[in-house]
Amino acid sequence: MFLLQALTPPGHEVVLIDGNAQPMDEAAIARYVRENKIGLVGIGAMTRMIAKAYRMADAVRAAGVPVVMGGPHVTEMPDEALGRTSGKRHADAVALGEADETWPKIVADAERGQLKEKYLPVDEFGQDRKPSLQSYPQIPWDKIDLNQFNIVPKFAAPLLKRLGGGWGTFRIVPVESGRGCPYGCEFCTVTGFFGDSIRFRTNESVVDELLMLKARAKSEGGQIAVFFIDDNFAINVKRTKSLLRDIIAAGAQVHWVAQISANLLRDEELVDLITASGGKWIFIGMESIDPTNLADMNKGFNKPGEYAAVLQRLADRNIYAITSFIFGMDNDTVGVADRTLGQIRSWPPGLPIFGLLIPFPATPLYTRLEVAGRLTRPTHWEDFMPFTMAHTPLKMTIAEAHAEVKSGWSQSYSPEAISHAVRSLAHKPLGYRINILVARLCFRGIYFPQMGPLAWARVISQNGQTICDIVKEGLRGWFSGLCKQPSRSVAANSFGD
Ligand code: B12
Ligand code: SF4
Repeated sequence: MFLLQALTPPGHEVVLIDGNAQPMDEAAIARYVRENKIGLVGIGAMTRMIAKAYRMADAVRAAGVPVVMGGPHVTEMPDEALGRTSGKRHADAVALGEADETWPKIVADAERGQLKEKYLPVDEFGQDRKPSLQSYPQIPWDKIDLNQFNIVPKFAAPLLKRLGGGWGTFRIVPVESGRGCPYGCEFCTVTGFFGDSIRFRTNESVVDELLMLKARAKSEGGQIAVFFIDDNFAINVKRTKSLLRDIIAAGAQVHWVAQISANLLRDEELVDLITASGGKWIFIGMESIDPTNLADMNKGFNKPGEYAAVLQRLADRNIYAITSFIFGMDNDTVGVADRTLGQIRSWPPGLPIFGLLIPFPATPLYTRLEVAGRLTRPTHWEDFMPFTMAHTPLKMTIAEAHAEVKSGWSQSYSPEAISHAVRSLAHKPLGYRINILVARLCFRGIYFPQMGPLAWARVISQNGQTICDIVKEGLRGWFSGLCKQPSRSVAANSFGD
């Protein structure tokens, strides 16, 4: 939404509300648009939050304000938003696909009161046109409210602030450097949505954005890290290396996280550049340790045999991985969680996450399961339930698949597992252990809801021993530093460097 805001023609004021960071109900959004005299509301949503997005759209339209919807779900199901399937109409207009070039037209049409129903990213001959990212607008990170990206819970902020190093806030800001992934994994919407044409911003514009964020972190205090949201950040290794070299040359390093497939991390030079440019965590879609499953999903380029070496290559440079697995694939049987965890335990510590195979509309997976009559909830998004399958796996029941995911999370995020992960980094500086401890405690919340101070207090008490050990070690180091140094200095960076 920051991008669309930057692409809005001059003369309009754009207000951004992220429903994840600033939740509102139907009454509140209707009141908001009325009180602020909003002329047009744009709503984007993924499949999993589309039911809520439709409810909000209905409330806005009932308040008399036109709604245009965009993003992956309505691109895949435009007639649903326009009320041409069985349900009611939720949007006056839909923007299909990438809206970089259509958004300014939508705003102009809305201003004239002449919204069309569908906006497609096409050229003058009606041919599909993917926006080039070469003339990417400047996202005004010097002005945007960064609080929405702060992951430090409010109740913990005062204490963390006192520790120094700017840890009272930790904001993870999304930055796009390129779009597209040609790999076409069966369950993924990316290849269908962005197409297999890979496009990049110029190195200069990405570097400028990082410099702006770095300057903001310096002037305001507080920690800022960047999440490169590209589907596959190293899809063109040569280009990624050139970007990382330019980041290093410009002194634009910030701590960053990105999604990269395991096969692209074979390149030692790439991993060296990731390290030198500030890369700290890499999200890897491992999906399965079973080559048959991977072949079924058109993801045979993932080689389970090389996972350990890839993770070790990263860990040797103090980079750790968010390893993502999907259970409920056609060759999965009961015990898949234990088998996967057996492998995970033999790897350097990281952040394993477990999901279920979910057929998103317009994916090859959805079509295959639909044709085979295996969808149990064909419009699962109408009644979204987290960690709940919408089709029957072949070699186990739905309930068994749910139990496997639960087992994966319970075993990986138990106090014992967290303590083990922290202790396995005993040979590294304390910062790395704090990093893995905090990250594990936060990631635990993806499956086990831990909103609010009470839930956090429970998590902290369950992991009390590990936290105590870390605090004691920190205090020991701090006191011995005080004794050795005549003047007092505060460690500014607890990531270990
Ligand atoms: C970043 C990201 C996340 C981040 C979000 C963090 C953040 N602060 O932004 C995190 C890690 C939290 C995340 C989580 C999930 N994600 Co995600 N994520 C992405 C990712 C990689 C980038 C999104 C992005 O910003 N893209 C760049 C912008 C420019 O593209 P865009 O958002 O599509 O917007 C363009 C158009 O769609 C359109 N548009 C969008 N909105 C609107 C609105 C209007 C009004 C208009 C006119 C146009 C318009 O215009 C934009 C410019 O062209 C995408 C993949 C991708 N490359 O898009 C997946 C993706 C969106 N995620 C996906 C999924 C499935 C998830 C999860 C459900 C995964 C899971 N199993 O848990 C979770 C759910 C999170 C939740 N809150 O419920 C799927 C969604 C598929 C679908 N049909 O819904 C995607 C497409 C990836 C995929 N493999 O298929 N995700
Ligand atoms: S590698 Fe990742 S982004 Fe590319 S198609 Fe496969 S799952 Fe989607």
